[in-house]
Amino acid sequence: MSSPPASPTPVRLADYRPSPWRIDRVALQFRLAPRGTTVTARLEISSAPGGEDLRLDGEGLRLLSLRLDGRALDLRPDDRGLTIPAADLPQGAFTLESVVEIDPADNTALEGLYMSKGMYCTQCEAEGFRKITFYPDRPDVMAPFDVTIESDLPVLLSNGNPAGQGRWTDPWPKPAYLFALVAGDLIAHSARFTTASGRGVDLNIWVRQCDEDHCAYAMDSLIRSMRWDEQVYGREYDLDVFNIVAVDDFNMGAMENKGLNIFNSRYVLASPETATDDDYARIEAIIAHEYFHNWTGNRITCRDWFQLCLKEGLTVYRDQQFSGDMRSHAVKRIEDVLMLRARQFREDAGPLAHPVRPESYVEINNFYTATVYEKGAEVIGMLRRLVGDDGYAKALDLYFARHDGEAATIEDWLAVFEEATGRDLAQFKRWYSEAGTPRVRVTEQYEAGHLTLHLEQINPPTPGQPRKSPKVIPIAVGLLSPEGREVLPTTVLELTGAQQAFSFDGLEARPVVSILRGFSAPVILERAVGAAERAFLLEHDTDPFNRWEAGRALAKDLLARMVTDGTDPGPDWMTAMEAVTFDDGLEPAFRALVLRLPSEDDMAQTLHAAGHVPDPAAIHTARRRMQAVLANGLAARLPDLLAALDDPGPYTPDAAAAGRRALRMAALSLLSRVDGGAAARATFTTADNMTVEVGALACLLEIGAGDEELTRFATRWGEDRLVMDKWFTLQILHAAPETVAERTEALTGHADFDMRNPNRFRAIFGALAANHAGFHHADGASYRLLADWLIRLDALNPQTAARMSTAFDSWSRMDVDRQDMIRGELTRIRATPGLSRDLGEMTERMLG
Ligand code: 0A1
Ligand code: ZN
Repeated sequence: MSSPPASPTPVRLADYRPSPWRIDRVALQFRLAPRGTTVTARLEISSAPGGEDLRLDGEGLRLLSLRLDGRALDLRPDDRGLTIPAADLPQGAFTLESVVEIDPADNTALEGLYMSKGMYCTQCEAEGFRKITFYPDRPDVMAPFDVTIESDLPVLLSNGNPAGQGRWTDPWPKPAYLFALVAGDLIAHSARFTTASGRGVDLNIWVRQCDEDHCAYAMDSLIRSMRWDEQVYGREYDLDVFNIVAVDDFNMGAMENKGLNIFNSRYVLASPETATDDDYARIEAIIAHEYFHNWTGNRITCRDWFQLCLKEGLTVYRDQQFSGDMRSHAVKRIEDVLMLRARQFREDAGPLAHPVRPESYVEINNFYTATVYEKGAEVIGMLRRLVGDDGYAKALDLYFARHDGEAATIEDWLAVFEEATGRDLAQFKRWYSEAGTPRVRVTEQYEAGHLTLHLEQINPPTPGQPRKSPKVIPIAVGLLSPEGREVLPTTVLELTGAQQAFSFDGLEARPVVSILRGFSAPVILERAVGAAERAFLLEHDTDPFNRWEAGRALAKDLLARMVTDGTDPGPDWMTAMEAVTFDDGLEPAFRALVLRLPSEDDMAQTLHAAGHVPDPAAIHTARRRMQAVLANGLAARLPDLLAALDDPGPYTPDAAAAGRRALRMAALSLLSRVDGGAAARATFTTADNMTVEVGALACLLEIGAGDEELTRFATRWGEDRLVMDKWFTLQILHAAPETVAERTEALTGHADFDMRNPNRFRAIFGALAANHAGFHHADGASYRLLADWLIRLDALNPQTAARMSTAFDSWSRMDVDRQDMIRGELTRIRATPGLSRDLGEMTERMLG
């Protein structure tokens, strides 16, 4: 019997050593061909005095020649790179020239140089550059690059400024992960931007001919992002051109390569007919995110991959701020918290929990996670709450001034805050090193005008971290009088001990406490609050986030009771929901969010945290029942609301119009449960934009109807791959639990299913995992199906296979039978011969 392959050795933060080599300049020449692209790399290298071997990373490269200062070297690479013995190296500076051959057409992993619909493109973060040429592929080695591209294709792009057809020069030293190249038959949607200091910049969004008229919103978002970064952070753009390219086959959302951002086309292309309001909002956010990386990521990069949150947490924080400024801060905060809880809290509660700054990895691509990104952003939000807006602004100015052109660390980042504000952040730093979501238990005492809040923090164990120490937790509180008047405006309490009490004096009556306003820290609040108090806060809280949160918590309490003892929600909840739904003084987007009931996955997470073993089928039934109760309660007034929200004018993607559509779709969904889908069918037929078209279709699918509309949709949109992704997703996401596996399997046989396209794979299998009751159906069919396809995909695209495997990370909260089934599937995946390092690490971690 053959033994399984040995697990690859992890890379550890503790082992970091600066590079002994400096690269002073890089000249790359590409001769493009689908099979047999040659890459000539001339590296000007300064040696370290230590007399060490020179190690270059390189994977899957055919080495054609290697010359050192013109002299041929006869060396054989191993499967991870090339070592040039110290004895072969001269003292001081030298030039190393390598010529390698690669096959972009065979690159299905979409890392390094690959092809997508006849176009060449690259993805180098985190370690893709080593699939292009031999190089010290680590972020702390930074160099200016000159690039020459030879190809018959008309558009040849790389980083930096143009220097003639197919020639580019990037004056800003950069790590290899920011390198990019694109060649294709593309067309530009162009504009011109003048920076605050008066420099002109050419902006281009490069797409295939057929997509030319779908770029306007992305361009508008880019221009607003550039202006915003000047106005809010004082950051100007620093090249003569800024290029964006849309590509159909892409593992992630987008990539911030210097001066040449490469985007998954779904985050660039939009028209009212093809993109929903959510698509528009995501395009705006991701365009901003990648642009903001120019300063937070590119000008200041990461010393090593353990510091990933240095660029990602900060850049997410910045894009969230931007979206809040462009839209509604309250709505944006609620959406961000919904996402944080759905993805990051879930990650933190399971076998994949890891600190915002991890300490070891096998495959770094597995650490582009909600924890690094979203919790990384929350940590910055807390820091800002603790040091105040002025402190934050000063610290950032210092950060940019001090570290421009460097590869920095979390220590550097915290040091600028300490220096700019005089605050000691030693305890705060635990947020970066300890995984897990803290719980904050709150009890209160009131006596004769005097209120005491007792706060206790509990930091649960996570894999590899059995014991934790108390963190600094900013808890924003406000107090309301029994009439709903604010008697204490928002005040930030700093919880630093395991237990601490905070007192408030001079109160006229027992106040209602509004705690964790604006979700001031990424924690789980544990506090016994009655339904009446929650309803009061839903009606009166002056903090919009907590107002929503009160409604949410109330719905969760009620839903939990429906699941556990079958009690229907009482009339108080209906009264409160009715009041919010029809309150024209409230933003429609906010009302839509209140109407959105907690998801099944959220309920499973919540029930598990409260000590129950969640039953997916029971949660599904209870949630549907709750929707029915709500629909019946509001039914009489829904047609008027719908009529009032019916926008006759042409579609505009702004937040106000999108909010009205969100409320309209929420109302339509409820009405569908009482009118058999009549209104949704009519809405679908007359829809003139994708938000309403897809929204109405979802309403029908939710009530088990919509087959005919699905066919009409496919006939109409069959040629549009981004819209067809929605078609695949919708019918799986909204299918009845017992039909999901079968339906998903049938769709994998559809002529338009192409597993090589990550968007299409995600459209299908992401939807399967997101249909909670269907994915966790007791027959285990969905588990088997997903495992089968992950094994298949892993052979082609390990990175996407590994990411999608996280669908299994909630196994430990399930009942014993489901746990056995999921562990069985994970064990089967792990035993697959030739399994990738990516999926291997994920299954290993999930199995524990
Ligand atoms: N840095 C990009 C995300 C990204 C990360 C890895 C990739 O390939 C492994 C691709 C993109 C961002 O934050 O937008
Ligand atoms: Zn990013």
